[in-house]
Amino acid sequence: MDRLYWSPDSANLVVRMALHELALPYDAVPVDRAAGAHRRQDYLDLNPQGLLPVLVVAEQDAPLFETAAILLYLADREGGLSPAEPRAQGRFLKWLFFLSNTLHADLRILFYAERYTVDPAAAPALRAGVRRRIDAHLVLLDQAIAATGGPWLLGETLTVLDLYLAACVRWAQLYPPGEALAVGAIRPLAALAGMLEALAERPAIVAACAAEGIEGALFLEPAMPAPFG
Ligand SMILES: N[C@@H](CCC(=O)N[C@@H](CS)C(=O)NCC(=O)O)C(=O)O
Repeated sequence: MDRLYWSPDSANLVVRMALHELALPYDAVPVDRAAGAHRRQDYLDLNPQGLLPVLVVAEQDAPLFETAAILLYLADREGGLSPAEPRAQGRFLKWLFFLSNTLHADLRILFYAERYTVDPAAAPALRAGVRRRIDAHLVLLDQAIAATGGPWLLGETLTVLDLYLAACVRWAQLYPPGEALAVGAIRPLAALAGMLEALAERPAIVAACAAEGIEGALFLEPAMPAPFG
């Protein structure tokens, strides 16, 4: 069985949603971030970056880390949550890399601005600048969904892209508390908002979120997860 290391509402949520959508059984190992468990040697042996998620799979000789790599691995292995049509492969890959190396990477600057500057006083300006970038990324993604006719980023086929995007939009509205995107920022992006609402109705997604203490509104104007432990 695959083994997922997780902490509530961390990037492992994306992988967990994929596992549930693919109906794969898995072991879930909690990692207490507040207690610094992700910086201890036993976790660094799995992911030397000290980041979540990690997925340990029997078929590979090393633990998997990096959300997008894990998603691509699962989609390839299971033959699901990826485009059925070979001609859509290019669109799939370009958006997967965009989500990983642009949207998610910029979100990390919003969450951890102090780590991206040697001047703590510069963190608010850094956050303000990156928030503008994130707004622009979301407009681009909304346009991309609208262009396919939706409901998903690639049109009629749900893929890992939608799971990754939904989690990113969720986090952008919640973190860091008090400095996240304004409530109501997403609703005017009608195609994106429609995708988030459609995803939140899927039983597998509801179950994956519930396993991380996430209930109520999942992606659009979402609520904080229940406290860990
Ligand atoms: N590029 C990484 C980023 C993962 C990431 O940012 N994980 C966060 C949780 S959402 C984390 O582990 N943060 C702990 C820390 O930075 O100390 C990936 O996609 O897996």
